[in-house]
Amino acid sequence: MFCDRAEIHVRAGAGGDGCVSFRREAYVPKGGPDGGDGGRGGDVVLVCDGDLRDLRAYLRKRRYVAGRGQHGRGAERHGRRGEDVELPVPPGTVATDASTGERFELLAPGQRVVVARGGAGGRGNRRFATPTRQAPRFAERGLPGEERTLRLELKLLADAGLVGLPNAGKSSLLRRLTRARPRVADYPFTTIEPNLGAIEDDDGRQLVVADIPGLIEGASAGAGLGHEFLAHVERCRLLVHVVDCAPIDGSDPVANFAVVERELAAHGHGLAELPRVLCISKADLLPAGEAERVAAAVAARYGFQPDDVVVTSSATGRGVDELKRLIFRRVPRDTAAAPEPVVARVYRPGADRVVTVERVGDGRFRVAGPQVERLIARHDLDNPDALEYIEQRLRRLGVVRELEAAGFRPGDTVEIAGVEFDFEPEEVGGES
Ligand SMILES: Nc1nc2c(ncn2[C@@H]2O[C@H](COP(=O)(O)OP(=O)(O)OP(=O)(O)O)[C@@H](O)[C@H]2O)c(=O)[nH]1
Ligand SMILES: [Mg+2]
Repeated sequence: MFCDRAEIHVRAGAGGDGCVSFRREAYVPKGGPDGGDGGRGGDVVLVCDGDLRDLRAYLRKRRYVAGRGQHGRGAERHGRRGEDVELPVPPGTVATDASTGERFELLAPGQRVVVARGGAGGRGNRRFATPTRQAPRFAERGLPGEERTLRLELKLLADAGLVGLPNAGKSSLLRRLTRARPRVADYPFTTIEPNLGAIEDDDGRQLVVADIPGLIEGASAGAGLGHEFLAHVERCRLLVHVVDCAPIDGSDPVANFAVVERELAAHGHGLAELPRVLCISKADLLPAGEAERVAAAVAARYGFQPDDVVVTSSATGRGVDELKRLIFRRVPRDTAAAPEPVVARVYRPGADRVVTVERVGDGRFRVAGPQVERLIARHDLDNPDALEYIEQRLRRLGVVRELEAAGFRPGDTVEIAGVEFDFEPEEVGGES
């Protein structure tokens, strides 16, 4: 089974904790702080693997957790970094964060995208030693790793897509054009997953042609798996609209053409604007000259240039080389698969430092912002030395100043990241 979507949950590793330790040496009664830092947590990384074709691996296993960073130890030994988890995905995979909508796109084999960043390790007590605090009895805790649910989706990366009603002869053409061997049968919906084949011209330029499952009336509203089939066409750079000139049900080829075009347009996503060429198939089924008549009728009605129309027969091979040349001529030259740009991660310098101070009640204030929240997460609030350090930092970050501007008076309560602090009058003023 071809699997083009999956949902997984990824969690990066937590950072290791910093260590509180003091040097112990014979005859040295009071050694200095020597606690090492915790290691960073491992990342979860999507890796584009050119040998993969679908996402079936992610149907079996859905949860991935990277390794946690090792804790720091005494004698300035730092913790090891946590193990990364690498998830191989086929080219054309788009990963979307299920809650934020953030998108990551993997197109070129070897491309790597970190989708969940490991938490920073905590600093050991050695790093908190200052001339006025020579024996810090606290260290930082490691931060948790990022965590998210990702929807993985495989968008077909084909240069040209063969589209048309079921049974129009698309798979037969792909067999004729390329070495691909899709199933061909005399009933509609033989193809239920797209097939790919490569064509090559005399200069060695290669293009990928996809045989898309048949589209029926209502496909854009979901009929006959229409949504899925249409999604496959989104990345194509040229559509080859295949029209059976002698439909077995006696329907009119011109009307059939219109049915498929209506569905392409209704699907949106730029399908209506894609360049297209017209391919009239199964010419061998009609008396000589009749297929050309059908081609002329569709072309005239829908404004195709004569150069963009070809009459083919997969039974006799007629017109197949011509179709191949036409595809090479009409697929735009630039080799990049023309993906829409994806913003993986917007980094705004300074955004991290924003602190907001809000009065939430009588004598109550709430302080928020990534940097102050991290500060709280990093420390053990039952440790008086750590608390003292936090208060110092808050003053440095300008939080106390902001509080005063918002009407803070000594004795008021301050809440940061769900934790309440009582600032004492003397602590608001000077350094300790
Ligand atoms: N005589 C003749 N029959 C053809 C030709 N091309 C395809 N057929 C027949 O038409 C039927 C459908 O062909 P397919 O290639 O499977 O058509 P399809 O468009 O891929 O159909 P779906 O996968 O169902 O959408 C098969 O019985 C083929 O043998 C042709 O050029 N001449
Ligand atoms: Mg088919």
